[in-house]
Amino acid sequence: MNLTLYLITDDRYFKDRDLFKTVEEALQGGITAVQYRFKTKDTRQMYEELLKLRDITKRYGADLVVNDRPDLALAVEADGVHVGKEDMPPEAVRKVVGDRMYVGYTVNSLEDLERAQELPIDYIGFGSVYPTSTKDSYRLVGLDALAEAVRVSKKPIVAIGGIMPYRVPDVIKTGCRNIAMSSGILGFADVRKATLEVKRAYQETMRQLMLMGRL
Ligand code: TZP
Ligand code: MG
Repeated sequence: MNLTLYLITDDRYFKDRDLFKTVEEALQGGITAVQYRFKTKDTRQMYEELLKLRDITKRYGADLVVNDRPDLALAVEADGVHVGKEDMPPEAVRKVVGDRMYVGYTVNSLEDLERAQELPIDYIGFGSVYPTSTKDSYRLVGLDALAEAVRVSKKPIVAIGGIMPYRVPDVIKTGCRNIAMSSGILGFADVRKATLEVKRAYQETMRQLMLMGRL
């Protein structure tokens, strides 16, 4: 599981853009994982696209995670599956996938984070850290709550929601080491360049923290 730079796909960004070419550009820029998250495609299309993405991600040594659908995740031998509050509950997801892949779960408050500690999951998506237009009904948690989440959680935290390249240093300074992004990468015409910018900001911030003795 390597969710350091975690790309989340979204229908909005693929209306007139090739999915495979775009994901490959993000992989060239340095994403370590991609979550296949589409809300408007039929199952057959998703299965076929996922098979191709499985090949592409393997070539780059990156993880493939499937949003919402443990069945599809199993069928394409994904590395992980990600669910939220409205999906199959984590206990049921674990029953379906066993130990064949990791399970991620989204929480939107510190209260829910505490409850999530006992769930059979491997990482926690925590957000929305900033306002976002990618998800209609998001709940804002903010940077201070993110820092607290990282401090108290027994499971790795992935920051999500409104993270743009210029915001990466502030996110890293909370202690969070995993960043999930949709618009911060896919919102740019040059996806490879945007990803490289995120990676540079991440590494530069880590270098500064190290020099300051904060690591
Ligand atoms: N939940 C809150 S934001 C989001 C999800 C799944 C998607 C992240 O998108 P963005 O564009 O990076 O805010
Ligand atoms: Mg979901």
